[in-house]
Amino acid sequence: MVAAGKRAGCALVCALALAAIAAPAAFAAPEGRAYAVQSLAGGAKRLTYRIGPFDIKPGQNPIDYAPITQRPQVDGYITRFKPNLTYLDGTVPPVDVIHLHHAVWVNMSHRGINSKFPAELFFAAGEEKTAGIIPKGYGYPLKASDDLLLNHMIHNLTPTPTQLYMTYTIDFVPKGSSAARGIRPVRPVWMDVQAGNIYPVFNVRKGSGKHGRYTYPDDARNPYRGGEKLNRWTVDKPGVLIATGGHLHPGGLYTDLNVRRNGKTKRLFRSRAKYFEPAGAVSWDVAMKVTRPDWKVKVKKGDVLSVHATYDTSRGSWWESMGIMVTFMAYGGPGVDPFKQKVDQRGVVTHGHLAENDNHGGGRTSLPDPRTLPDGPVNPGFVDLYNFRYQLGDMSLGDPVRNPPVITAGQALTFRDAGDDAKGIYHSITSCKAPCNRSTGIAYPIANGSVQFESGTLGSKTPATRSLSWTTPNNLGPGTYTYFCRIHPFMRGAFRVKQ
Ligand SMILES: [Cu+2]
Repeated sequence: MVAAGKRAGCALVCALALAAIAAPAAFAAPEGRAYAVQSLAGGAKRLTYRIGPFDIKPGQNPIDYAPITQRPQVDGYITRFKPNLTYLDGTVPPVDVIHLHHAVWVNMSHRGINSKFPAELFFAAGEEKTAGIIPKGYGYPLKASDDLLLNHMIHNLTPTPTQLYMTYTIDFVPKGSSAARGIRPVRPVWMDVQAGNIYPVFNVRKGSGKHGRYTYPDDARNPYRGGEKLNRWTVDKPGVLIATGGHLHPGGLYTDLNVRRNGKTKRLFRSRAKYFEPAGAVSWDVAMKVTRPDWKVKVKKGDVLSVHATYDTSRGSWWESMGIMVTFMAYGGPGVDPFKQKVDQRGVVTHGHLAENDNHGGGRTSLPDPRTLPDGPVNPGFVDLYNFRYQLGDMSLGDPVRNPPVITAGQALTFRDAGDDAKGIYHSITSCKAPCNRSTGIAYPIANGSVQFESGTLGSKTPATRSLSWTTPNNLGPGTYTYFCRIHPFMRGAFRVKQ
């Protein structure tokens, strides 16, 4: 009996001892392996996490996924979210070297309220790096047991490999802390003009739309091919929208979130792009205006929300553009009826000019003006793409291979991938205004050719077109045509058309 008692005692003591070892880890660090921790009022914390490191291949632009294990280890609420991308030493890569096309934080343990995916997209980052700020009194509920996934697309604009972290800084309110008292949970309403597509893009052509502006899907011809209007969502139960902000690409001017009720439409918010870029709406040197904390709008079951994206078309074409408005919705709480009361339309930016956007490009280089070069080979049939070069007519090649190949009337030139695709490197042939030979930066070159042509992204996997070749249009008049690669904008070339 004594022995048994001793054993039982030991079992209890050992269990307590183990608990004592385990407990401090569990309770002392609810933030898990946060890279930086700052205490905020009421038990809330500002936590920075690093996901990765990711191996960034030469010239890459794939869509990829990674589990998010760097995250809070207890239940609570996220009230603020700030994304970034860093080298291993913590510095931020210049945007003309590494381009954060997108990163989306996905909660696999929920189905989003308007999601076409079996998951909830809850925060995202593009190169505009808008901070997600949820007004006081609200929060995105995150459980320790929720499975989180990062969907990311990081472009390497150069042939140089590197390693990067995706980072995110959140204000996190642990459940049970005094700051959590009275917090209303919010859910994201992910409004996207191409909702449900894994690569939700559309093309904006130079000169399209009205008065130099093109709104998608409104100005597009049959954008959804007669099917479901992907930019809309019918509210399924009454709620209150408490925050929204837009995501656009360069060239983008604003996104609109509208509501339709009983045949009437009201604009709920216009998220405007504020460009710091000296050349205007042509680069990622931009911040998006988001709603102010007092913006709260009641919606009813049956209301139809819609998102619309407007681009400038006076300067260039914007291939593979996006239009998204991440909106947060609560069930209950104050808000105005948008059909009876005024909705606060004033927006606020969440950051100023970022240092990673300092190289604007457009300076002098030693590249030739292809218009002044002698003719290259006549009707060669093909231009091969490999090793980040157009193998005929590439401005960076020496004489005479850099001379523009010539197409005579009735002939065509076919650009074809000759090995880069197998390495996961995709290219485009995108017209830009001659001479197209200035220095590469975030605002140069752009797709501003006087004649617009575009190959799409040549490559075998999404986000590429699944085509490995592209043939020049058959309606080009005589002249020298300059072009660049949208994925690796240092790649420049030219061809010539003769009668
Ligand atoms: Cu390329």
